[in-house]
Amino acid sequence: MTPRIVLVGLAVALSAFGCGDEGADQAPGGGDLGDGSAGSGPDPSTDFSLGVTGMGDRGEFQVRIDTADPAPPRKYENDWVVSVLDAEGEPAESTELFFVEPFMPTHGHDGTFEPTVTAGDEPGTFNVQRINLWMGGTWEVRFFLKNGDVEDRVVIDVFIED
Ligand SMILES: [Cu+2]
Repeated sequence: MTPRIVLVGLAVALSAFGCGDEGADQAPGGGDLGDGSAGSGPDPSTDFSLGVTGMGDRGEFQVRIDTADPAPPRKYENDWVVSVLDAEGEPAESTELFFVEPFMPTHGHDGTFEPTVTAGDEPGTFNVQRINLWMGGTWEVRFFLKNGDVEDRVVIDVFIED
């Protein structure tokens, strides 16, 4: 009996790696659609384009994507320049972008390491480097902002081709 139990345990352990199995037909969000629309470009349900502006969850701040390298975003590391704006769309020069997190909601994982955030050339802009979108599919890039006691989070959706 003992060897049989060990084998069952191994099968369960292997299935836990399904997130990285690019051949899986049962992937959440859909293998079938992806197979039928290969090469058709970004998923229209995602937000990303140069100049796109996302509003914070609390309506306090916005983030605009000014440049992206590569453009459109591709698998693995991406470098962006973003502008931080107030609720009216004016530059929010004293607002800090203190953390950026790439997150894949269908799988519940992040980009494995934090992007680097540094002040940009213009006031109110930031260089966000090494945004690691390491799987094909839809990612959220989450921007965490703070100005004194006021905090907000802006989410921009990005579709990455396999
Ligand atoms: Cu994933």
